[in-house]
Amino acid sequence: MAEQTRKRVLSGVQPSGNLTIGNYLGALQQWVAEQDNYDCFFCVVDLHALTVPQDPATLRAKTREVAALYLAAGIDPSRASVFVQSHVPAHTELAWILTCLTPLGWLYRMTQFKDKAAKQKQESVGAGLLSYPVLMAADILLYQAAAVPVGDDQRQHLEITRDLAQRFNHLYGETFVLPEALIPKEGARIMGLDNPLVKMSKSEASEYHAVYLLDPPDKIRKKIMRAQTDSGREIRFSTDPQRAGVNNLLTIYQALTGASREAIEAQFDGKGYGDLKKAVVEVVVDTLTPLQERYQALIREGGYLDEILAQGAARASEVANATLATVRERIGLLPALTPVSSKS
Ligand code: ATP
Ligand code: LTN
Repeated sequence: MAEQTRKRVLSGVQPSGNLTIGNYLGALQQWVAEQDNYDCFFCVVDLHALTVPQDPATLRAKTREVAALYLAAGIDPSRASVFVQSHVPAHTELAWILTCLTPLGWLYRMTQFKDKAAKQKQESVGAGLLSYPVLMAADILLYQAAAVPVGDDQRQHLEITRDLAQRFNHLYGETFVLPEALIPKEGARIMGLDNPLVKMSKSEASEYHAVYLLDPPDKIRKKIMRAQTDSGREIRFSTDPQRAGVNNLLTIYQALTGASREAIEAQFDGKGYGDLKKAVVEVVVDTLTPLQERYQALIREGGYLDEILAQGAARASEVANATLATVRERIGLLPALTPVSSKS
């Protein structure tokens, strides 16, 4: 089969809120671009979302919504497997096995853990938040993924995944492919519109923080026109934290248009921040309108989406279970036999 000769990709997004243009530019846009180059697996990582409190009905609805957004963004289920993480139990089993190989020190060092734990009362921080990267490593290693397209914030998690793969390979013999992070050149770290010093995040509650993929055009306009800028005038890419707001708008514009920095700076030479914002509104609306139309059609025809997820989980299980069988054997778990009495 042609698929076996292609390297694999795996990536996922948590159904922990409304997907933002940060998720689109850091993850989805790259996934769509890579689906012809790799044998791709894209999952909705619902078990990761459980690491912070979730409402059950909302979690269920968001899981389907995120899957529909993958397809609406351009993931083609005839080329890529789209599935829900919890539908493939091998993920949790490998996660446990890897947990037993993970030094606590590696987990306490993770900046995402430190950031998310700091937002909660110390006694209510779940152990799942600490072991989050181990489950992510299991997601990736089960598929022998060579590349993992993610935003910049996931670099550290990819490093721990490689460290775990290396540790396992060293202890039990070559088993896992060491994955590389695939981080986009532009748009790998989109910042909050209301505060350009923090990463745009779907679980941030404030109204003007993020453009969501399903926001109607007037809302998109309002959010971008209110985006924080500075008191200067020059429209240039910059690493100066004082100018982070304008830099963020330029980055969004660049990642969506594919134009070069020079061309963009020339385009806005002598113009004001209002002109830049209007141009950003236009390209965001032009990108999201067709995506939203495809999304609405998928949600209306719910059965199609569920069938794609069922097929995706079946294909994912084949690959994941094969890896898990090797792992079980290597670490010395006794094979489970079918009782003779139940054989027909
Ligand atoms: P949460 O706020 O619930 O932790 P999140 O918005 O950070 O979520 P994730 O589900 O953790 O989103 O991430 C999904 C993918 O989107 C990852 O590849 C991540 O790197 C990418 N991503 C998330 N936020 C951004 C951003 N602001 N800029 C670029 N990429 C991003
Ligand atoms: N931790 C990731 C989500 C995630 C993921 C994965 C990404 C879970 N499992 C496997 C790539 C590959 C995040 O973006 N916060």
